[in-house]
Amino acid sequence: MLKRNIHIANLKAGYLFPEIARRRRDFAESHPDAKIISLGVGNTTEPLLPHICEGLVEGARRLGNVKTYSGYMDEGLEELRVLINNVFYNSQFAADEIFISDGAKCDIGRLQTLFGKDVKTAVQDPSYPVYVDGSVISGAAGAWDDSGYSGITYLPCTPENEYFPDLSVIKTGSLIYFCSPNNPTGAVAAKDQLSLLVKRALETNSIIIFDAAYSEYIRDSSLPKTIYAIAGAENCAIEVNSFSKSAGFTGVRLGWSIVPKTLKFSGGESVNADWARIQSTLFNGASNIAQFGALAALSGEGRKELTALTDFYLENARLIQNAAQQLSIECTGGSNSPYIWARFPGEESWDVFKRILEKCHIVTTPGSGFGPSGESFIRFSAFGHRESVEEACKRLLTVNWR
Ligand code: PL4
Repeated sequence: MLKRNIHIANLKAGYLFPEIARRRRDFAESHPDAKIISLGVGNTTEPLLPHICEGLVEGARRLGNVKTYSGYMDEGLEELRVLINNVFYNSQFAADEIFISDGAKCDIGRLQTLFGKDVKTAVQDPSYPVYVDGSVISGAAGAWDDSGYSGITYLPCTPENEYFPDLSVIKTGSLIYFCSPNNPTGAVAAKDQLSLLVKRALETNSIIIFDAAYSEYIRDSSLPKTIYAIAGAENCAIEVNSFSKSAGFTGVRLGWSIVPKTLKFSGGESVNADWARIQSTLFNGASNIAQFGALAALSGEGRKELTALTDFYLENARLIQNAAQQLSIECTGGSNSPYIWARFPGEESWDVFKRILEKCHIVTTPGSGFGPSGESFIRFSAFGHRESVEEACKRLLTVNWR
């Protein structure tokens, strides 16, 4: 018999989202008449918009024609990389600094392979669980005790610091995970805050993994959509992004990473070259059909659709924010982000989750699942059909659950 991978044994709990699904299933089984609404997992619900959908259909048609058929396309369509560069990065990168992938989560997992088990890690607390759980699986997180994993520097993001952490605790030579607009708090870092982050990364010889999965939800034009809006980021940051939340590609699967050639390891080796090596070894390229969908999404018509879709979810967020305000619940997020982060002082997140599920039949996400500083918070996701969100708000306002 083989011994179990010791790092997997170090995982403190099951992955957050299947655990929520399990509790929802248990509740549904014991309450078969309950009409459960999910404001839990951040999963898109609206159909693909017509121009983008046609791009996917065109991608499938091309595979059905001998003249346009394509097989493995490891590096991604050159045309798509050029478009991503033009649309999101003001053409500042070369095509071989842009890597097309099957999504931001998958890239984060492979990036953990790039840095290995000996890297020091710093994460916003709370944060998307993949940063910490993935670090545990790769062996970089160390052992668990009540204050968290010993190999991880937690960067608390709380109402008291307006969700921007104290960066002075970041150790030299760290891998820093930073997400803006943030999941779960919905907070968006301002330009001067990201400048401080880049400055700290440069002075500590650290590398930032900047997760911009929700960048298309930013409506305030003063807020940066990419870390590369900050001078010097090309020397200390990798960015991951995705079409999941902007184009509704959660099930289609397409994302990208930017690894500038100016980014170096402490020995002067190229991070870009190692990333290319890992991607070509552990990944076989994104779906060709999905890439044609992405080409359509970045055309003039497609970009209007991206705005329409993200506007739709932002309106949902506004409705949830509004309901929370009427209930005098302290909240953040929801304006440039699809998440609303609600505070329940003195209560445990899972207790509040349970109460909202049992009394209102609404699934949320308990804040403690995102890290120690998430305790006493609940995340409401704005991904849902309009009538479901309206009904959920009505229940929150009329049912006696608090
Ligand atoms: C549930 C900050 C959602 N099963 O779709 P991808 O892989 O391009 O992007 C995933 C992703 C990347 N970065 C951030 C994210 O928040 C997400 C998606 N997060 C959520 O509810 O927090 C979906 C979670 C999914 C998962 O585990 O990712």
